[in-house]
Amino acid sequence: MVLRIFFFIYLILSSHSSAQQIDVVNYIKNQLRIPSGPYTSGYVIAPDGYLNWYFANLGLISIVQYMNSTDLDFYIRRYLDLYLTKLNANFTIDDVNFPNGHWNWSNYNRVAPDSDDSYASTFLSLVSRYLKSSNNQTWWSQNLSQLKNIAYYNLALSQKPENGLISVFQPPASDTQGYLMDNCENYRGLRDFAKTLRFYNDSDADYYDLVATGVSNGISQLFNSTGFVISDDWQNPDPTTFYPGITCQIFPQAYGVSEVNQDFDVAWAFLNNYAPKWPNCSIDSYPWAILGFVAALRGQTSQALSQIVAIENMFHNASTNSYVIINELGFYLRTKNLISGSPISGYGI
Ligand SMILES: *[C@@H]1O[C@H](CO)[C@@H](O)[C@H](O)[C@H]1NC(C)=O
Ligand SMILES: *[C@@H]1O[C@H](CO)[C@@H](O)[C@H](O)[C@H]1NC(C)=O
Ligand SMILES: *[C@@H]1O[C@H](CO)[C@@H](O)[C@H](O)[C@H]1NC(C)=O
Ligand SMILES: *[C@@H]1O[C@H](CO)[C@@H](O)[C@H](O)[C@H]1NC(C)=O
Ligand SMILES: *[C@@H]1O[C@H](CO)[C@@H](O)[C@H](O)[C@H]1NC(C)=O
Ligand SMILES: *[C@@H]1O[C@H](CO)[C@@H](O)[C@H](O)[C@H]1NC(C)=O
Ligand SMILES: *[C@@H]1O[C@H](CO)[C@@H](O)[C@H](O)[C@H]1NC(C)=O
Ligand SMILES: *[C@@H]1O[C@H](CO)[C@@H](O)[C@H](O)[C@H]1NC(C)=O
Ligand SMILES: CC(=O)N[C@H]1CO[C@H](CO)[C@@H](O)[C@@H]1O
Repeated sequence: MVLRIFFFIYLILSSHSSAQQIDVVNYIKNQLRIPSGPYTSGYVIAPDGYLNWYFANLGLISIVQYMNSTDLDFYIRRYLDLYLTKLNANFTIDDVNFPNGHWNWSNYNRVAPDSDDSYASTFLSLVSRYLKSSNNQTWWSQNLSQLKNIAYYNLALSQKPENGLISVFQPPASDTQGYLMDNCENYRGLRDFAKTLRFYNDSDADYYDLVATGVSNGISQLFNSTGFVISDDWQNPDPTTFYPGITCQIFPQAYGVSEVNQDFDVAWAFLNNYAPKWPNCSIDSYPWAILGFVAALRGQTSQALSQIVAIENMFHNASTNSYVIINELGFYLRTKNLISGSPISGYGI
């Protein structure tokens, strides 16, 4: 029975017009990588788009598993090194605009990031996947102190004593809300980092696991019988906004916050109650591929497959292509991995 189901899924996946499928690995390597200038080895979110490190981290996380050691060193390790060299003195990092795009990668402006916490946490998850694939102990030992600085100054030190959530920006920034979406990413980044520290016998592993456990306590306080609230500034779940009120619901499951897994079903129902057409990708400009990823995690294969087709249509349509950005492609690929029974799990390392 199981075999027949997988064969059926295989038929659907392989029959939905193979010309339509997106070759995410080659697209990121060849169309999104910055080939020259001071940001060589970085990745723009779309051709001639800007460099957003958070989105780039999420895209790259999905392709690590497809790379041999030569490609890992060229496409991932060099990116990680670039990130470390572009850190600010306080271990935050700025995004980068390229006013001339590919015509001149040397002309750039640094712009403020959307957060400090999620940039750091998705970077730590990417680092963990890189090390799991490469076991590059030289790289680890020579960059360990910087990795700990990123984790300590953006995550541990920004953790609120009153609820365990991490504030979006380092203090003393004006917005210090603890957002649900960010904190799910933070939880994952901290757990991944702790696991990597433990693998290399570093005694700080327990410390970062403790920070992660505090984050999961805070996330559990954001749940209110009908769903999750957007941040610790909110009292009730918000069904009136697709982003962030409705989309935030599934982040705890997407990032494997297992301490709140008793709330996953209610959160999933909230999404499907208030935005049942999400697989069509017609609600927002962006496809929100992370929703399909959670559908696949939950075995909701037909919804996940509908969204895959919708994303491919968007990608191959010139008027919507620029919204299928690097992080969306990452979750698109991870959804396909899950549906096709790839042995690499959806989260964790
Ligand atoms: C690594 O993978 C790339 C892309 O698939 C390929 O071009 C290259 O030949 C491979 N290198 C080795 C050493 O296998
Ligand atoms: C590219 O931009 C840089 C920085 O603005 C400038 O110095 C350089 O002359 C430009 N190069 C070309 C070929 O336009
Ligand atoms: C490990 O990282 C170093 C740079 O830190 C690099 O020179 C080396 O090629 C990497 N080793 C492997 C096996 O990729
Ligand atoms: C961290 O440093 C950057 C660059 O100097 C600055 O723009 C940012 O405001 C600083 N963050 C905080 C929270 O002080
Ligand atoms: C960690 O310590 C154990 C026990 O001493 C040892 O067997 C293992 O090789 C160490 N791992 C690394 C990555 O050094
Ligand atoms: C939960 O939602 C109810 C009903 O919308 C509201 O009255 C209550 O204040 C909320 N409780 C918390 C802890 O957010
Ligand atoms: C949404 O997508 C499904 C599956 O692709 C399709 O059956 C349905 O007609 C679409 N609905 C709208 C409103 O586009
Ligand atoms: C491309 O996308 C636009 C905007 O959503 C839509 O109006 C148009 O019908 C699409 N074209 C095709 C061929 O699907
Ligand atoms: C920023 C930083 O310290 N990067 C170091 C990471 O490790 C490599 C060697 O593996 C060094 O060359 C970098 O300087």
